[in-house]
Amino acid sequence: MPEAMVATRDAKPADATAQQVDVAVVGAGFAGLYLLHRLRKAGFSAVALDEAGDVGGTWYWNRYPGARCDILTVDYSYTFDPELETAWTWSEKYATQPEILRYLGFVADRYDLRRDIRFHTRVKEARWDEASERWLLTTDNGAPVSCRHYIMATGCLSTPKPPEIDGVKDFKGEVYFTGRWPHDGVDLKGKRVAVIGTGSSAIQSIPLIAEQATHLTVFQRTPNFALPAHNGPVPADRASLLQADRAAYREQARWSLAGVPLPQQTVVSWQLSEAERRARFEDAWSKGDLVHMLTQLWADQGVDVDGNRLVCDLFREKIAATVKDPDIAAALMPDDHPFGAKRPCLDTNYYATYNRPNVTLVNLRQEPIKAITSGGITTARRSVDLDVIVFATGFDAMTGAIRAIHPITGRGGRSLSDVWAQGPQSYLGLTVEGFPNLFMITGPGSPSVLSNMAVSIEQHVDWVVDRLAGLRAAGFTTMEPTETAQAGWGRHMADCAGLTLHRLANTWYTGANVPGKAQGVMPYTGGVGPYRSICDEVVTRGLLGFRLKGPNGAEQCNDGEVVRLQPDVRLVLNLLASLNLPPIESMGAAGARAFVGEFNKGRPAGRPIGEIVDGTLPGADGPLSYRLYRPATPGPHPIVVYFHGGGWVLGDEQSDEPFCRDMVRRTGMIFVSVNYRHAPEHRFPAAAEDGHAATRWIADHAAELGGTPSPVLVAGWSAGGNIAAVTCQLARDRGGPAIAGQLLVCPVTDCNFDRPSYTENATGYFLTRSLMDWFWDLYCSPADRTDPRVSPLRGKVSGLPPAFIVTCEFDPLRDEGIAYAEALAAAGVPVEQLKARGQFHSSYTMVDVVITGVPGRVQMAQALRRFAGLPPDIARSDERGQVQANPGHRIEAAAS
Ligand code: N01
Repeated sequence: MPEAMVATRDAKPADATAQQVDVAVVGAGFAGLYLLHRLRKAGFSAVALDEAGDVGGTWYWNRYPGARCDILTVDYSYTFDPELETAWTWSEKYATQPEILRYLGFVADRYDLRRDIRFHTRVKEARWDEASERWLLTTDNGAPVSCRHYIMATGCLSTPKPPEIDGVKDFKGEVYFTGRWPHDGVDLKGKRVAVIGTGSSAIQSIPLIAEQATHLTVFQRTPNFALPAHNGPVPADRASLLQADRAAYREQARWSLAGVPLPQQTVVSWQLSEAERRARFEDAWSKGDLVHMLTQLWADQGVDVDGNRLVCDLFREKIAATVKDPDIAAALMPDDHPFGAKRPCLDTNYYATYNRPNVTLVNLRQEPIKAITSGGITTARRSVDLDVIVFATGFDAMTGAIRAIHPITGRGGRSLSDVWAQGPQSYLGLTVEGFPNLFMITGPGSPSVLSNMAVSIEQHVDWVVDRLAGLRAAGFTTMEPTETAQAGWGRHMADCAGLTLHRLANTWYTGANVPGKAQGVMPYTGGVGPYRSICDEVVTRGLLGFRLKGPNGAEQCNDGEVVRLQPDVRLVLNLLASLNLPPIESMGAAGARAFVGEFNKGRPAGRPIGEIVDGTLPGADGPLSYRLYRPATPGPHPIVVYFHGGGWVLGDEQSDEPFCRDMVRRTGMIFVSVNYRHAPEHRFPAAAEDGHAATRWIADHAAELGGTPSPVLVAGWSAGGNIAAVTCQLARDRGGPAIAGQLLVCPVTDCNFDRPSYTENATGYFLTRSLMDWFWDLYCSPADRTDPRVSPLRGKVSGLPPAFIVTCEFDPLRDEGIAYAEALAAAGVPVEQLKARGQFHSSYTMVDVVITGVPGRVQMAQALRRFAGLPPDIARSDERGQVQANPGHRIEAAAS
């Protein structure tokens, strides 16, 4: 059904003089052009409005010397039409601005797009008209526009930031902005030139300006990381991959993290030797590929401060090796942000340019600009006489082009500027609650600037046009996200951002470059592929989180949050689901043990600690093996007796090794992981009795093990949490040992399966109701299940050691853990709870996989230290120093 045939509540146009279209688009760059093409093909009437005199968007305006793409141009291309792909050949690995502009002109011609573009036309205002359910746009050139849907294809970096420096108007020389460079070029020969800024635009233009100018003075506030582009032909490996299977190459890009077909790194920095790390870095350096450098060195480079610091150090070495003057080299070395947290740059001869006699670097951190005068720039230490000032000072990024250029007024007269006063709110970075039928292409809240924009633009355009076609087919006229969906997206965005190091840098990603702008990480940091799958999931779940309305009160709304899991938990669960594994309970005990053993082989072993020692100790009925994990700090240390998870059936003293190592590093305590007896060979109460016997022996032999004299502490995960809890009760009732505190992570505390968490999380979160059923059956006969030695919730809970109890939202065991904490608290036992949002049963033991588990483990470690009478925090620097001081420990040498 054509859009025009869908009846509206008031079919009269809001403004009779207005140009009537189904869809209006702002911008005729990469996004606007593809939108026009897709909209037309879908049968919508559309117009694009652009202030520029031709197509091109950012590539129309950014004509400064050296302006180039900094993603391989074969990747930075449209992929929607295979014929277009073969009709155009890029001449270089990184195409210049003129070549990219020619490409966009070629695309506009090929699909005859210019006839629907109004150039030299700025939208002055956009207002939603509730009665007609249309947007009315006023423009500075020609008729207003009335449209059903309004789409911002305005780009993320299109509104230059004002210079913010006093005196610009007084300057008598020439002033240029890289983002608004004159179309007929600028002759800088024989001139004294200043460049203010050292971001991507400056770093691309400085070497070329230096070649022309008599003298170039660079005013640098923050040094940035730059990687040599090694421009030339398209790299042979990428070209041949593309030619071998173009469709597969493109598909891999669509599902990758950054929109470029590179695999996800799995090896973490501490699994590599220094020589291996250096070799990886040198390889990345020689490739001249930013995305490779940002993603392929080691898996923790973008999420862990230590993993990132290794990259920063290697970069600094390169700068020192290139720049001859050590003081200038030092000034050029970034030192206030992790690599990748601020947008790094791709350069050609950038650092070497500072070896030229006609180039001066002014470090604004030491001598801030005081003023721009009629003749030049004055800092706290000098006056620089100038003929030309180039502002390479960047953009009001991501929101500037949407919010600042024109007022957008949505439902009920709400202004987008007001709604976004504290930072951009959106659902999927595509839509905003209160603004029906308004869409943003690569808006804040989507991967946008953290991705290959070409891939993200195509994904957004396809998603939006498909939705518009779907609305039309179903007879709906408006589409708007719900408050719940938008708030949920905000939480998910924050969860993703918390995983990265972006929070540690003041950048345009966070709004920090514009004085007074609300701050927060604006792009979606969860990756292109995961984001795409979320957008797809919204559709398959009945347009989850959108309210659709149509004539005669027709309405559809499947409300909810699309992602409630932590982002890394979602990835893990999706991966597990894709493996299509048989249920563990169908494997038999031996099969399940073999499976878990294989599964554990693929995980990172855990970071180095001081020492790992294996031994045996007497259990309740014979020897039990144990593994002792010792910190690198000088002892003696308090001892934590640890019980692994595995439903009383699976696992051994090594099976929670990454968790034990991590906790040893965080607590500075010894962990002794005990291999208690397992079912079905040894049924209830074997595990419980072993737990108590082992704890007693360890307490009695604390000094021999390198521990401080008792009391000991106990900890355990899952069934191990059950054993730890039971051990505390038995120790209280049987005269010892003294236990200073208990850490129970997702513990089993009761045999009752009736609590809501068993129903809500019965399937889909790895530990299932049916697996728990199986564990209980193997371990304990129904008649024994209410015994406090397996259901400690049914025992006496007063007089127990202080407890820290962790429960996870998506865990069948959640509610019994909470019930145990509440029972202890009611009985006067000091209890702290961590109710972990978005986590599942295995979140905290999947160290280095579920990174969002880190803050929880920090809290657990602090609790254990408090229980042991220590200050809550262990200094990380001490930890590192001590690891280096003890290089010769046994197992780590093999592991690293
Ligand atoms: O802008 P920027 P850009 N006084 O914001 C400094 C993309 N891009 O135009 O860091 C003194 O990065 C500011 O200092 P600080 C790319 O995504 C792509 O260079 O705020 N200095 C910084 O050094 C890029 O990231 C390509 O302390 C002031 C610089 O100006 C984004 O566009 C090419 C200042 C601004 O750097 C923006 O890059 C170019 C002041 N008052 C750009 N205000 C490609 O290759 C700001 N600065 C595809």
